[in-house]
Amino acid sequence: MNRLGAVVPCKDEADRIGATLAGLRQVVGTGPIVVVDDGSTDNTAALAEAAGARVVRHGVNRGKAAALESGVDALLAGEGGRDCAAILFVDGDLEGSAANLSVLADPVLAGDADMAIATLPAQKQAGGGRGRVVRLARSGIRRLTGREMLQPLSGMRALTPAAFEAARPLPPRWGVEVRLTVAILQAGMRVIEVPCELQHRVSGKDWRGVLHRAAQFRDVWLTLNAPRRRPASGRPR
Ligand SMILES: Nc1nc2c(ncn2[C@@H]2O[C@H](COP(=O)(O)OP(=O)(O)OP(=O)(O)O)[C@@H](O)[C@H]2O)c(=O)[nH]1
Ligand SMILES: [Mg+2]
Repeated sequence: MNRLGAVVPCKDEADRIGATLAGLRQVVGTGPIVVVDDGSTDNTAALAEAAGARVVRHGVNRGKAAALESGVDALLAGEGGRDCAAILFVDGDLEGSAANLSVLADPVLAGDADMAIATLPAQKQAGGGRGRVVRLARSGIRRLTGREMLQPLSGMRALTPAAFEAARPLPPRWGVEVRLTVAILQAGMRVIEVPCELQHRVSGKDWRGVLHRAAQFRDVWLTLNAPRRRPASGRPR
């Protein structure tokens, strides 16, 4: 039985997705891997398929949160999905370091945590930001839950399907990591941080990096400050 599955949200990761999936396969074994290609303009989808992943495509870019929702829905509905006790969320840009993700999945598979979040070592590549989004996320999570997170925006997480359900509906785009942490803690579930030997592409000082951090700041702020959308029944889904 495959108790572990993975969802990899991607936008234009053709240069890295092959290496990321090769590393991830060592962790997931024969379990399902779903790559969500979120409106890429390169051949990310074809490369992911060639590497043996199941691929879900968004025709237009809908953002990371929507990609994770599509990915989890496809994973759980597809072959082997019902056996998954834990789902790994893996950014597409980790390359070979994705092979080091087992330490993240293990505590969730063992039933010791409902969500495990990877903390990353110093990155080989220097980042362009000054940590403003990280500080915003950290202080907001502290205010809403009392928890102090070391790396509140880390995208690499292992969680149970029930924990993911507790965080739905997700806020748009880059608010997803903060929502997962806050909602899962508020549901009384167990969240831990686990050091993991991962390296990713870090946004730099160029205009792309500046725009990325501005969008992250906006989405994290809105997630922390906008009232949570509730379904018609009045209960958070
Ligand atoms: N679904 C989706 N994924 C995206 C989008 N933009 C980036 N990603 C993916 O999200 C993951 C993280 O994106 P990055 O651009 O590396 O951002 P980051 O690592 O969180 O940010 P920094 O630490 O500031 O560099 C990667 O797998 C990207 O391919 C998007 O618009 N939609
Ligand atoms: Mg990155």
